[in-house]
Amino acid sequence: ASPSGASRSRHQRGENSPTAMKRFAYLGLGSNLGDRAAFLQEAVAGLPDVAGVSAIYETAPVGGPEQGPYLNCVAQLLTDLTPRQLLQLCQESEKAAQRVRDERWGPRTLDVDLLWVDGEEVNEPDLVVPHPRMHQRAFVLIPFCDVAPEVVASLPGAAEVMAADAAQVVAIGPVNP
Ligand code: A4P
Ligand code: MG
Repeated sequence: ASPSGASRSRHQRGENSPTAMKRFAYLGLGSNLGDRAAFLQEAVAGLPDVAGVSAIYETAPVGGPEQGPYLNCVAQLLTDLTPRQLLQLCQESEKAAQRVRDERWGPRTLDVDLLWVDGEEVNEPDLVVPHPRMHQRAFVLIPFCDVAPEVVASLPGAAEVMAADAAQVVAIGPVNP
């Protein structure tokens, strides 16, 4: 068997090649119930391959029913996980927060979205990357700028959205004080 054949079958089994190239991926985290900062801190602490994290921002709620302000941050991972594996990671950290929330708090203690993976696009019913709404959301773009200003600068309209909504996205401190 040729080396390329071996590498294909590994890929077909859904495993990462040992030589797969790591690239940057970005997750957006938000919380607006309970100990919001603790939910963000615990979620970031539980992520693999973390290479950087934005400040925590307090942000006015966008859309949905009347609800309290969010804390938001963006985590940068240097990883060879696939977009699908990264989505699973997002959902696992939401579940971990939900376990706490079911005992003590109402819904929406933690939202984790896969925002961007360098060089990759996905368009599937349950996974769209880059995240389709991030360009319009200052609560994503402003923390995203802390860890990847060059990615944000490449998004059409992002500068205008950040300028228009800057007053509603206020840095309150680091994820790990
Ligand atoms: N899905 C598809 N693509 C992705 C992706 N790239 N990352 C699917 C994550 N999920 C993705 O998401 C619903 C489904 O989207 C998932 O099952 C997944 O397969 P969800 O997180 O379960 O549901 P949701 O969060 O209630 O809905 P949605 O539409 O994702 O809400 P948003 O858009 O995330 O908005 N205001 C402030 N200031 N800060 C916030 O963080 N967040 C929201 C939630 C509203 N307003 C906010 C904030
Ligand atoms: Mg979401």
